[in-house]
Amino acid sequence: MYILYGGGVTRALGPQLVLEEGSIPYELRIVDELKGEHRMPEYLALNPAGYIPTLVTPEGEVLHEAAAMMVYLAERHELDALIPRVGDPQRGIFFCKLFYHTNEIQPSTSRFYRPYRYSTDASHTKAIREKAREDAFDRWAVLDQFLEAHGPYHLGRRFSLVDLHMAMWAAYGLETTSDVIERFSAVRRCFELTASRPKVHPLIESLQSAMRRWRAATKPEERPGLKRDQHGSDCRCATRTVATSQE
Ligand SMILES: N[C@@H](CCC(=O)N[C@@H](CS)C(=O)NCC(=O)O)C(=O)O
Repeated sequence: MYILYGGGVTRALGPQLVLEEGSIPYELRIVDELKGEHRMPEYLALNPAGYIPTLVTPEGEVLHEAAAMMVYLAERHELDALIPRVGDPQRGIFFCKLFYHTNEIQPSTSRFYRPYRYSTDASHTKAIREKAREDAFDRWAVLDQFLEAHGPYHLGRRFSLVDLHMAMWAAYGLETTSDVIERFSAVRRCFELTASRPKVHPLIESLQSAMRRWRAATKPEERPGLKRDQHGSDCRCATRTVATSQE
């Protein structure tokens, strides 16, 4: 069985959505980023970069990079509803758009959430964050134009895992959980179609609720991403299983 390390408001949701859509059995082990569990020796042994998620295959191979896990799972389990097969002309757009998410939308979003990592001078944090927000909206606008012209899904009328990947990023939002989907109508349409799928809906809903709770409970300047990493080696990694899917 697969073991997915993630949970909470992490991008482990991407591979989890593919596992769910494909009815692939898996166990979800929570790694609590707010407690610094992703920087503890047991977790670093699995993922030396200290990033969530990690996927362990039934053979014991350890995979990193959420988008790569999504493609791997869909191809390995021949989930033709999620990914165009080798030789299918739509595979080109599929990878262009997936890589656009990972290379354009992800980095500006990460800069927005963790601005302190982009300068040695703490006084730059506010400006880095503002510019990241501007860049992220600019990148979303380009995607929105594409979806307006070629949608409703990234592959036209055909749903695929690129839509799942986008739905996860859209659900995070930037200043608020809904600012991306409110601002971009074609992104919103793709998001709503994707999020209405029976296996996707509860997970996206739960990500959005968790993001809202997190925003309500903390002021922006108090959030971990706006401060330097504080977690020391005294904290132990306490992963626990929260969900095991049925075949
Ligand atoms: N390139 C990795 C990045 C993963 C990543 O940044 N994950 C976040 C949680 S969504 C994380 O672990 N952040 C902790 C940190 O940056 O210290 C991927 O896409 O899987």
